[in-house]
Amino acid sequence: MDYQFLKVEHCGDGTTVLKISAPKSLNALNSTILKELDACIGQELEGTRVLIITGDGEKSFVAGADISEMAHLDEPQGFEFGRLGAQVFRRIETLPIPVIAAVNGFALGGGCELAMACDIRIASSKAKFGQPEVGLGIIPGFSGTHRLPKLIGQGYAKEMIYTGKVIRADEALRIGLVNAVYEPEELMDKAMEMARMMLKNAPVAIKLAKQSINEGYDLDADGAIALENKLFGKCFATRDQKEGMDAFLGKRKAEFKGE
Ligand code: CO8
Repeated sequence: MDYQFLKVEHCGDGTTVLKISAPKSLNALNSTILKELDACIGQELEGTRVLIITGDGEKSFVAGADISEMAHLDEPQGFEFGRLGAQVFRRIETLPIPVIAAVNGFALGGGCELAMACDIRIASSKAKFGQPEVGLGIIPGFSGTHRLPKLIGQGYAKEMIYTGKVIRADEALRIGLVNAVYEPEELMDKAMEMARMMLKNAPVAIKLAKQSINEGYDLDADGAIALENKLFGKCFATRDQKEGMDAFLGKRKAEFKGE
């Protein structure tokens, strides 16, 4: 499928790289991009086992939601725009495959929120993160008030959101917003390297582990442990479990089929 604002590359090994590409606005998210993202996730990921999301160009991951589009919205339209972004990001968060954000530059507002909807964030040393919405008279609207405190704790999340300050990649690493920081020219290789490590493992097991972490996080201890127990049991109904354990005992490399 052809997109106006997305570049999609299937790498042939089960990895797909999705680039947000709106160079005139530093990849800011307008409603067309959000709809294209939704369509892409729905239609393009057959056979994809790891998704990497990044920004096109050298300067920006995503510089937020598109301010020129938001400037003219009234309350119901603001509500709808926020809902569209939140729904698309939730679909990304709940995809049954790992999603890595390779944050190559500005990740501001909706850009930071997109990165947070991914499972894992790695960043270029030139990346910058922030939730500057209150300076525009709005609040984070693509679930940033929900995900940022979960990721980095309420105190620092509130500081970032109330001050709108922009932090560098090394600070994002220190507070746990990103897992690792690399030189800009290394970033995509490192993302692919991480994807390859995941591709060696059993796809259904990764899917169930993701479900257990995501859904278990919002439950109490008993609920989370019961959920993990149920999903752990499910692994034993998969061929991949038989293959993984047979391969270990037979001292050979496992060949997982995702079944
Ligand atoms: N929206 C629209 N256009 C943008 C955006 C954006 N978020 N960011 C950059 N652009 C445009 C600029 O207007 C400029 O366009 P032009 O060349 O036509 O003047 C072009 O991109 C290049 O930008 P700059 O000239 O400003 O580049 P600089 O290197 O000087 O600065 C910055 C880069 C620091 C990233 C700067 O552009 C900036 O501050 N951008 C805005 C960042 C921001 O505030 N983002 C948060 C937006 S709000 C948001 O994301 C809310 C999400 C939830 C929405 C809920 C909806 C209800």
